[in-house]
Amino acid sequence: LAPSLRSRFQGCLVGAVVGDCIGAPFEITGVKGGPGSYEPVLDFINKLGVEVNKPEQLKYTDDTAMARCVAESLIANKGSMEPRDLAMRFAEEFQKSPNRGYGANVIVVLQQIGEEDIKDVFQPAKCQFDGSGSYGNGGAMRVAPVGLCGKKKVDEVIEKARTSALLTHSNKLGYNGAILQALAVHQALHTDHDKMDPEKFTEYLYGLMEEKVETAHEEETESRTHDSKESLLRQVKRRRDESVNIYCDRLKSLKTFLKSDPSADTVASVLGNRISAHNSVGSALYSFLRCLKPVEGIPTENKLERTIAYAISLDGDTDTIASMAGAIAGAFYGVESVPEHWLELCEGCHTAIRQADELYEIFEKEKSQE
Ligand code: F2R
Ligand code: MG
Ligand code: MG
Repeated sequence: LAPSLRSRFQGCLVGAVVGDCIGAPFEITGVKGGPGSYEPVLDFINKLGVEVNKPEQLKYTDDTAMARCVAESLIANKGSMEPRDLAMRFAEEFQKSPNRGYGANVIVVLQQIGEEDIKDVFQPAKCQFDGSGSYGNGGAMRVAPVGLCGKKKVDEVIEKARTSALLTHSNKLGYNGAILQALAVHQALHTDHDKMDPEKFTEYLYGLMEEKVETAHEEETESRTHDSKESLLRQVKRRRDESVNIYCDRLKSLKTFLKSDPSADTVASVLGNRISAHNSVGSALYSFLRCLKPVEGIPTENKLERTIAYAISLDGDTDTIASMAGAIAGAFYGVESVPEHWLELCEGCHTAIRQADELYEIFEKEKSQE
């Protein structure tokens, strides 16, 4: 049975939480044996099945802490993205619980954007890294709630993802990674199971990145055609921004990988397994798309579980890649695909369900007013 849309909303936010909670211990220790070593990851996941009497033993990290702020801010503002409100929530959350494993540099921004007299909440992020801004994956890791809206709202998804990321990540690679992740969640949410084609899914995202996200230059050239004086050919050449080029390249490699099915080592080295957005978002998306089909060495039939195990096994920034992959997978498979005992073992699942329900109510209301 296809999951209901409500279940997909819930699956998305819960998928992000469980990816973060289960991936986090490996971000600290690394995956023994490196990318593609499924065994230690599967051992860990299988042990969770016999430790069901330890509620919330797996703690969420900054990924979930910040995603909860994004969701809560959207809920409080009836679906609208209000930067000042979101900035305040980020700052308060950080103050309340600073030891969630935040990125080394973003903490400076989080200390500044919550100041009551701050004039421009985007300013602190612009000062990061000598003015070049952060390209860390912090904007992408928390963006899933932005993708939970109506099918036709692609432009809104792009705008809200960009704004939410810019509060901490002013580098184009940082916020464009958040846009790609939000679009992937949105597309997974609205793709029927019988119409899922991983290559077309990738092409669709490529098209949006190319057409809608950012252009560096618009050059106008004029040339006279041979046949008539009036027929002046005016061409507008749009040149993609370099950061968008990088994401488009990742999507191209990803599409090739869907056919060639390379080793996890190759996936990690080409698409990335790092803390930077351009070296992690593609891997999360690939984890979801690759795990639509069985993976040798990961025996589970549960495709969301398979996605999370695969994403963690890429090693490196395991909590974030698994969280982003979990959000996309959850938006596609629905909350019933999350193993029940994970809901109890992972801190924050029940809040994720409540927030998903409230975002779903906003979606329903908007639909009834269309
Ligand atoms: N902080 C962690 N994990 C700690 C282990 C890190 C690991 N050893 C590793 O380095 O791979 N996890 C959490 O942080 C990530 C999200 O970070 P966020 O919010 O983007 O933070 P920040 O500080 O803005 O950026 C992170 C680092 O990226 C590098 N960087 C970013 N922009 C840069 C630039 N313009 N020039 C040079 N370096 C740049 C810096 O090293 C930043 O510290 C998630 O993984 C989350 O789970
Ligand atoms: Mg984290
Ligand atoms: Mg991380």
